[in-house]
Amino acid sequence: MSVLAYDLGAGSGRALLGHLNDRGMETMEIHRFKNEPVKAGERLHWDILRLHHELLEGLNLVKQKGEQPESLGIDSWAVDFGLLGSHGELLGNPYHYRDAQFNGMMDQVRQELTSQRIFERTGIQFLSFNTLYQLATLKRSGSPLLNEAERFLMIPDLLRYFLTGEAVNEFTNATTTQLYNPTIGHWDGELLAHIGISETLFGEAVMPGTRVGQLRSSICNDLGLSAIPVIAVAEHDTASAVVAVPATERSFAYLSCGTWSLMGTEIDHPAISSESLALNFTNEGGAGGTFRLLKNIMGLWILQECMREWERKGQGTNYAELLSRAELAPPFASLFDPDDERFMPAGDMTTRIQQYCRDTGQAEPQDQGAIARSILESLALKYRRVLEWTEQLSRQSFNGLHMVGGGIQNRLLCQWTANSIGKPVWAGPAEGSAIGNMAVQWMASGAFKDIWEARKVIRDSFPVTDYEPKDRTIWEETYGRFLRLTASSESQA
Ligand code: LFR
Repeated sequence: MSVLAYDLGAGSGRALLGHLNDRGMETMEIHRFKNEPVKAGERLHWDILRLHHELLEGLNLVKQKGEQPESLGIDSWAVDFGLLGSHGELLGNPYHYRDAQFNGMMDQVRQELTSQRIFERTGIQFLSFNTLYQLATLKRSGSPLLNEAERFLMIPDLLRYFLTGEAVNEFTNATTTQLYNPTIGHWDGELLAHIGISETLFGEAVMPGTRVGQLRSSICNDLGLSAIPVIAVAEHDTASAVVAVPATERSFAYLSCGTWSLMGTEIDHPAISSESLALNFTNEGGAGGTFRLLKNIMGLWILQECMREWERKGQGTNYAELLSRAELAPPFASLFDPDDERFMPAGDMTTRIQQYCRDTGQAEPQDQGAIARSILESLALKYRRVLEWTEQLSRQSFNGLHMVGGGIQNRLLCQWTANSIGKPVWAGPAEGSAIGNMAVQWMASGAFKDIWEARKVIRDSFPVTDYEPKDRTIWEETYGRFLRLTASSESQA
């Protein structure tokens, strides 16, 4: 019997079938599609109906393969949402978290409430696009959507609602809003009251592994499938990715590497302290009663944006070619803090990197290889910084770093990360989120007794590539330079 996992990233989505048998776990990709945001007027939206359409197409392909999955689950990026009106219809198109309308609201709300108060109640890092600030923006700009809204659903909740008709909020994603209080296990009434949003929009958040309805009969009839139970998995993609980390020990560090880089460790209770606030770490809800003490790092977004820019200018290049040019470019010529706010919006990324280098008295990278090299080296150096903070906060010392997600296909990044942190990197699996999504479905059916049994099977089923640290002296010296360079722009709370 198989399970079906939909994993939606900020750039693409996929549907994978998973099989579990005596030999372990196997995955088969059955559908891959683009997820392209749409700018309409000045607003940036997700193309939510297209995504729904692609989920249906995935089901169609499942049917054509003669499969009848025992369950399905959806995970996606966090913080974004849709609002339902009184007839259960979607009001407007969900906004993209990089939409410029949300700029500035985080600073306002922090001033009004203080960072301490918001952090004590949620344990969530300050990111300008958190749902808290998105909703405050809509409220304060008098958005008519809020007058009509009866229900708040996050992206996977919404897509699951389209498939089942059941409107249910899921826990891991709920925590990322910065409106959920993990201490009381409920949406935070005080924060909602402050921004003038009614608590009645929010339902009790169900835990990962909860069965939340089944595929609508109209869809089953159209596709000729029997009813499929739908599971609320760890619906935040990062939560799913962490389930799939093939760790052998309770104490481990991970880096989930996609558009974003998410680095941290798994803990049993939120670490809400002045120290985690000062370092701007987050405590996002995980599967199996865990929390993710982690920090967002801007990640491969910067490289992806450069590639899109070159494409637009007719200078497009493929990934493998770009990486070999990066490898040949001069080392450590131009370094920058990937988490500088200027790299957040889409657009002219190469100019912004060059401007940063100019501002800091460094050589400006000119050609594509030099630009790619400066991005990957800067990321590897930032990973060391954040790994040290993770060790400091969790009072642990890690003997290596697990890397999961599509970003591990970039071998240069994996090797440079090992060089930078001075510890081995264990890279795999690449489809971390989809595999974690499946694992939670099998935890729900009882095929896995818990997250640790799932991790053992994942470890035995998928290849992991080891990268040993090299060139330590030069990386160590450069880290000192990186710290001096980034001291002023460093993203702390
Ligand atoms: C990764 C991710 C991050 C979240 C960002 C925005 O895909 O889910 O965890 O901070 O996207 O939602």
